[in-house]
Amino acid sequence: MLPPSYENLFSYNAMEFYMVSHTLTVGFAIMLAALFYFILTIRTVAPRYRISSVLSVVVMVSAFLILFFQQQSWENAFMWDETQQLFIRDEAALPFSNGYRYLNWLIDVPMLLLQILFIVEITKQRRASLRNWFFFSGSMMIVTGYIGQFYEVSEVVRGEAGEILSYSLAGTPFFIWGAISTLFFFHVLFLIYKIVQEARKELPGNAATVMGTIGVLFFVSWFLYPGAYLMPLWDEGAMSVVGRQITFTVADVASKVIYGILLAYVAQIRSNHDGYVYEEIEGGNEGLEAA
Ligand code: RET
Repeated sequence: MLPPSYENLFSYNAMEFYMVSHTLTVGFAIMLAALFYFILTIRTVAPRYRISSVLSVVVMVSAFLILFFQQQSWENAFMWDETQQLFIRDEAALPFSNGYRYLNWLIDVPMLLLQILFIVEITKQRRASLRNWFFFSGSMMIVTGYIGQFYEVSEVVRGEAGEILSYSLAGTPFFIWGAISTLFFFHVLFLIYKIVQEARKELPGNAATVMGTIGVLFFVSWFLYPGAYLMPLWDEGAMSVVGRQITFTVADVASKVIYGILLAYVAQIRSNHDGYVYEEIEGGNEGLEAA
C-alpha cells in the first residue's frame, strides 16, 4: 500500500499553511494576468511568429486551471484545530497531491518546447524531427516522474489514535523512476542547448542576446522541478513543504511566463527586422508625433 504524498504527514501553523496557500494563489493569478498579456500583445509580432503567443495562451489556460485546483486541494485537505492552534489533516477530505501538476506538464512541456521552434530559423524537416523528439522525451520525462512521485513516502506507521509514529521516505522506486526521468530530461536539455546555440549565431542583433538569456532561463527554471521532486529528502517537515510549493511556483512563472515574454520579444525584434513594424500598421506613431 502506498501512502499519499509527503505534504499530508504534517500539521502546519498559520504561517506555514497560508504561505503555501498564498503562493499557489499568486501562481494562478499570475497565469491569468499573463494570459491577457499574451492575447493583447499578439499583434505586435508578424503573423508568422504568432503561433508562439498562441502556445503561450494554451499554456496559461491550462496552468491557471491546474494551479487553481492545486490551491483548492491544499485548502480542502487540512482543517483548523482551535485547541492545537494548527492546521491538521482533515481525515474526511482527500489528501493533498502534487500529481495534478505532473499531468498538467504533459500539456505544457510539449507546448513550451514546440514554441521555441517557431521563433528560430530552421528547415521544415528539422522542425518536424525536433518536435517529435521533444514530444517523446518530454512526455516520457513526465510520465516516469509522475510514477516516481507516488513513492516519495514509502511507509507510515500509525498509533492507535491514528497519529503518525514514524514514516520512511523515498523507497527504491522513487529513485529508479526519478533516474529514468532524468535521462529524458537530459535529452531535452541537450536539444534545447543546440537550438539556442545555433539561434544565437543566426538571429539579428539584440535578438541573439535575448536568445542567450532564454537559454540560461531555461536551464535554471527547468532544473528547479527535479529539485522540488527531491525536496522531501530534505525532511524538514512543514519547511520543506513550503519550500517545495515556492520552488514549483517560481519555476512555473519562470519557465512559462517569463520564457513566453522573452520569446515574444525575440519575435518582435525579428518582425521589425523583416519589415513588420506594429506601430506603423496600427498608426500609433501619428498621435505620438503630434504630441
Ligand atoms: C521530474 C521527476 C524527477 C526527475 C526530473 C523531473 C523533471 C521535471 C521537469 C519538469 C518541467 C516542467 C515544466 C512545466 C511547465 O509547465 C519529472 C520532476 C528530471 C524538468 C517546464
